[in-house]
Amino acid sequence: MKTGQAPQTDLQSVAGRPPRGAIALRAAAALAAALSGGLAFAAPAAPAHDALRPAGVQAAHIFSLWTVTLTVCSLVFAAVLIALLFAVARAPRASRDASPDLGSLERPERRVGRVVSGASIASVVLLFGLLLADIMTDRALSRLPVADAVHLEMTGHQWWWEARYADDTPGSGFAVANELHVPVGRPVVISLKADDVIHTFWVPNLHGKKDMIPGRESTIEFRADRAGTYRGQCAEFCGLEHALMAFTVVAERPAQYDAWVARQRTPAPQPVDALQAQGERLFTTGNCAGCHTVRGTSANGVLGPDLTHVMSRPMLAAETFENTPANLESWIKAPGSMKPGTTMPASQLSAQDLNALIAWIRTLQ
Ligand code: HEC
Ligand SMILES: [Cu+2]
Repeated sequence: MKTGQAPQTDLQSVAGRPPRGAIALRAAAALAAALSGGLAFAAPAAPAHDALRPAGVQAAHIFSLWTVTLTVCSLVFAAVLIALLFAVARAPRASRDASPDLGSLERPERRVGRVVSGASIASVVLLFGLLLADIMTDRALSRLPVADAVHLEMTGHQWWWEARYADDTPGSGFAVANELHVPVGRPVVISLKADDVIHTFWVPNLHGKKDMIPGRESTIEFRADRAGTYRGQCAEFCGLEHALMAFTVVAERPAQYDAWVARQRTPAPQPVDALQAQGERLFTTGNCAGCHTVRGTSANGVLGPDLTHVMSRPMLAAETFENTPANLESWIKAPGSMKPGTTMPASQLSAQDLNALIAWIRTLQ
């Protein structure tokens, strides 16, 4: 883990070293933003799920392209409407008494012909311009320097996200669910996989979408340049709970990130009283352990999220509900009532056992 590097802290510094060819695109984007009169650009505070509020260099490239495209298309649309109004206003009016003048059908319309050819050529030129901007954006996106990147692996499941941080030293890797942490200013390379059906990784503040296809590995590279919490969402319909398949990316200062990593690496603490010990026993000898891993215990199931530090996550079940004791209890009793379709089964624990189980789970900070 290297932390010596000074983080890029805002988009100004991102813009400070544009990839070749992107300068013209940026200038056009700035002009476009000015022309579009602050449409949606001036909203206050930091919404966490917004492609128009880039928090990293990749999303900034995409935003520039979007702005250019919107501006060019709006100007063309306005030009077409003006031409149409003009034509309607100038069209000859029919008269009730005189028979229509059909002579114009025979006369060659040179002027109109020139206007149509000119407009066609202008359209082709503009479309080529947009194509060029598109290609330049694509190239800029693929040029993110990834030396010193944080590497992790993310797997889409129906309907939650599993993330594995690579081992810097053998045995130091760890898994989390539905919540990534990344250091500000350092690139992140994520290899994407899918376990069952196609899912799509999408954190609009940081980058565009990338499909997660079963049997095929792909990667996505981005860098968060502004600290914050950004929401990700599955962007490919993947079944019943597709809409409840979200996650968060917490971009934080390198020191905070390192502290988080160090915390996540530690195994679960030992139970400190009889109730917690009973809870752990219920978990490791019951069906929970068949699906969930808690490092430091014998539970090593892989069908559900790693729960070693489940209490460090503010939300549960892929951002479906807050991680409160009451919600945790309802979830363990009847997951299907909180997220219909989930593959986690309801449990038939007595009130006393459930109480012990929750007492222990709450130690998994
Ligand atoms: C058949 C496999 C299976 C069994 C058995 C199972 N779970 Fe789960 N569990 C899951 C899956 C899958 C999820 C993710 C659900 C989602 O987010 O859609 C989950 C989610 C959870 C979560 C929320 C984790 C998070 O970070 O969002 C908790 C807590 C949990 N299970 C506890 C338990 C306990 C306690 C038991 C035993 C009583 C248990 N589970 C039994 C599969 C299982
Ligand atoms: Cu999905």
